[in-house]
Amino acid sequence: MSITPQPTDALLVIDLQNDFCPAVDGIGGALAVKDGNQIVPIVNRLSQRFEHVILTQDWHPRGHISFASSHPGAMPFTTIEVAYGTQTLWPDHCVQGTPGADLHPGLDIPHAELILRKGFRREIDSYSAFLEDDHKTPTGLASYLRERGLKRIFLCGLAYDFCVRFSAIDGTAAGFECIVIEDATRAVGISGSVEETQAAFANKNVQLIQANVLTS
Ligand code: VGL
Ligand code: ZN
Repeated sequence: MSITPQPTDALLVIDLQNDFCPAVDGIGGALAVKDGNQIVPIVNRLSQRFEHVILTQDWHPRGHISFASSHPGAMPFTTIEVAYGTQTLWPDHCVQGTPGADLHPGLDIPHAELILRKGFRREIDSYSAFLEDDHKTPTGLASYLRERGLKRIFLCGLAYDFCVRFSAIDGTAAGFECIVIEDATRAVGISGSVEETQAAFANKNVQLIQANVLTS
């Protein structure tokens, strides 16, 4: 099977930022996803197949609710209850204006049309590119896609089991056909998160494909 991207398709590159990749020369790595950097050439190649490419950028203020450091005594990779439910606590990452929050320097997608920032409200995390974690505050992406006539979304980037997962699920719920390019993602992998993601994708009919379906 091979898929030819159409003018009404978009490639959505989630959070391919220094802090989600292994540190290089002391830059990034705050919440490194194993081998996160290895998808960069795959994503670059994929992007050449798409007329429309949208990037997201995790973009937190200092003291963000998702940072363990904002909760005295709390450790990263544990959870707490907040107003909108259970919040996993992370090391400080993707702080606005820091090199860790920059897009990976190896990304080569000059024709990307939009960089959507998310997670910028101190009191709400936002894994999804569509809805913040209160599941009601929109990021504006669904309206943007509709207004641009973009209907089918191919997702790649970091991390498979968090931001890619929730973006695909919320995108589907918003009426877009969402397809995850599995080998153009990498997972954080904490306490069953990958298994939960597989189950959620199966349950919500989110399709998984490999990059060569689009590039060969
Ligand atoms: C992400 C954890 C915290 C992601 C963002 O991009 O998957 N994960 N913030
Ligand atoms: Zn984050």
